[in-house]
Amino acid sequence: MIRKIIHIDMDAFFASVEQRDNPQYRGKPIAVGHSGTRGVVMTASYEARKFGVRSAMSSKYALKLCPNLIFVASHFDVYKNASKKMKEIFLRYTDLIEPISIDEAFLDVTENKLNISSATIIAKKIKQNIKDELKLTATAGVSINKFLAKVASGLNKPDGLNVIKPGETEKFIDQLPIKKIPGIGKVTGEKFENLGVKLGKDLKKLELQFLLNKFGKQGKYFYNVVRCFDNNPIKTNRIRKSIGAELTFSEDIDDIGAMLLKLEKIAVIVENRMNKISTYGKTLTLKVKYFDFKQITRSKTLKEEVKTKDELFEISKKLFFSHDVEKRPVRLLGIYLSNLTGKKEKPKILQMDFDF
Ligand code: TTP
Ligand code: MG
Repeated sequence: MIRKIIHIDMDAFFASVEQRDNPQYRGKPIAVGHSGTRGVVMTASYEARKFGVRSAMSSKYALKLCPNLIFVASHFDVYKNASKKMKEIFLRYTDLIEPISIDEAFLDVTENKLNISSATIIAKKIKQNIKDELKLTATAGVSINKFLAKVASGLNKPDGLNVIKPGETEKFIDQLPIKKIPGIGKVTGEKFENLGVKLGKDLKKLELQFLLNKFGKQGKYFYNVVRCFDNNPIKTNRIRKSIGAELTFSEDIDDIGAMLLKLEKIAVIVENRMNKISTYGKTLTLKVKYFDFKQITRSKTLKEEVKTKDELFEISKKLFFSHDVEKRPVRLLGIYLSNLTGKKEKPKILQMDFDF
């Protein structure tokens, strides 16, 4: 049976909410985030994107690109509320909803509550509902699986609707620049470029074993998606994959003792979070972001679950003192646990779960 999947993603979500609620920002280049020297752009309005301003860019650099950029403080409660209302709209059509982030979700509308046979019509209706009720725009991608629906929406932003019909999938994939494939960023993109792989059809020529050797587990995903072997169901209850905490410091820390104090503090937060949901993990990952934004992670997998702040601290300290971890001023430290076990987790599914 051919499935009908819709991917919905709000356009410049936080920035659009701010422009909606503050008419003086409409039509203007705005960035949500703070402008301080250590500030980071959470997202930028489409007016600001014309100048190259992007999510996760330092505010300082964003201002260089767009000197008239207006920085707007974030209002998470308002965004969360809008996200909740989106979900209420989706629920009118289907219960098969997989939230991906605060502004993004997959919907399976193969069978739906209104018995509408066209997924395209449902996508149009949802977009209209969002416009009427939330005064915001969303982009929708419609196709036969999650991968294609997501790629489809990404190609047609903002306020777009892009449909890849069952008979068109092969042609679409053949002509698809591989950089549009979720999971292919700068580094992987360059690797492919060096192999002469530019389009989906080039990628299709590579054998599974070759891709596995070059890209590990991800190779299988690349192999599958270009062949439309993505039958991953909509997961209505996303399984938590990691639990942790990180701290960004108001000033870079260059003293090792001070770094350790922060690590200890983070360990306490992580212990609390684990206890709250009775979930523990066997793989600990230490995340370090240096003052120049270079980021590294180091992981260790234990035989037993890590449960206490003392264990968290001891293991992350060991990772931190590994010879290959540079001891330079840091702006962020974080501790994460994955390989989770606990009441609410199903580790087997976790391993099979391929995110995109
Ligand atoms: P996205 O959907 O990735 O971005 P967007 O909605 O702003 O823009 P687009 O039109 O391209 O979809 O992320 C949703 C929100 O999540 C975004 O509005 C702000 C937040 N966010 C961050 O805070 N930091 C980030 O690095 C990214 C990517 C998003
Ligand atoms: Mg979005």
